[in-house]
Amino acid sequence: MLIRRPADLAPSEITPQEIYHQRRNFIRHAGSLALLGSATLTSGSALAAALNGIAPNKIPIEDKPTPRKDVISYNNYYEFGVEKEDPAHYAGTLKTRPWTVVVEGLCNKPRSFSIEELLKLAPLEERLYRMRCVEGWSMVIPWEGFPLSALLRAVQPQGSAKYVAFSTLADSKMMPGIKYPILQWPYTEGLRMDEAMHPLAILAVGLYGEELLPQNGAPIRLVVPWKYGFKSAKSIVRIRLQEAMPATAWAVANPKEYGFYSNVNPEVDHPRWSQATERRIGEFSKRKTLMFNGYADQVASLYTGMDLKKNF
Ligand SMILES: Nc1nc2c(c(=O)[nH]1)N[C@H]1C(S)=C(S)[C@@H](COP(=O)(O)O)O[C@H]1N2
Ligand SMILES: [Mo]
Repeated sequence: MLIRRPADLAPSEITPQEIYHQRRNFIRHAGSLALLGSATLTSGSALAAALNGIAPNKIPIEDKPTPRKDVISYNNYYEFGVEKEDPAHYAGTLKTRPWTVVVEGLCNKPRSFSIEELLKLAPLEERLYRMRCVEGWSMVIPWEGFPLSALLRAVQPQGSAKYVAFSTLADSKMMPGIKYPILQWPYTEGLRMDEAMHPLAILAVGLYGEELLPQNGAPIRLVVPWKYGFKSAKSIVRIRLQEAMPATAWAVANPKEYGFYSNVNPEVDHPRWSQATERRIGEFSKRKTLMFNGYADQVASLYTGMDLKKNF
């Protein structure tokens, strides 16, 4: 494995800053080794093209990272229960090896990828991203991952592919929560093609320099930092390129409250509460929620001319 396995970790482990930096280097090193070790890689220039001139790590984030212990113990993962502490308690049953992700639909080279192949697709990078939940709390998380665009390019999307649909694991043996019909299982999410190709949209495989723990969506999950947290589907098993806008789990459950776009927008209230402020986990006073979660400079142009109150 490229990154340290969760089995090596005590759940209570708190990462001191120095070790954290060492681990980051380790991960970077692992990423470049992966790059050297495979013949089916995105070349340097293809990656530069995927990043579209933006270097995501250069986007200054002054915010302090949320302590690791909170990131791994305060979670939403309804397949393991609806309380914040349920995923950390019950997701240990998730078997994350072997793992394959099928990529299919409107593309020239549909195929399945093992998790090992996915790790070799592009160098792993660390991205410090804000994450805001629709419920009004937020975190700042140092993710390890690679651009979703690197995977999509590998299967060669066809011109008719307008959307990307994501489905996640639904296994009643491993996931006690799916006996409750709170959401339609498997959990599904979706992005418009241009959103999916945006360099800020990543597939994350680790956080704080460690391989993802099950509660955070091991072994591979989406992270779309300008959208509410529920867009970031965990434990992905299927990705489909399609012409129609995909049905998404929360919009199916409650179309009046959850739309397809789900951009973080302080001006569009949830029908039952305001979205103007948020509580950063670990802080006492609330802070103002920023348009597109603070990534407006990078993503606002994706929505030029769209009514974001209608397309919420
Ligand atoms: N499969 C799946 N993915 C999911 C969820 C879920 O219940 N099931 N919850 C979402 C929600 S509402 C949020 S806020 C984020 C939380 O991610 P985190 O627990 O890693 O912070 O995961 C998202 N991805
Ligand atoms: Mo959420």
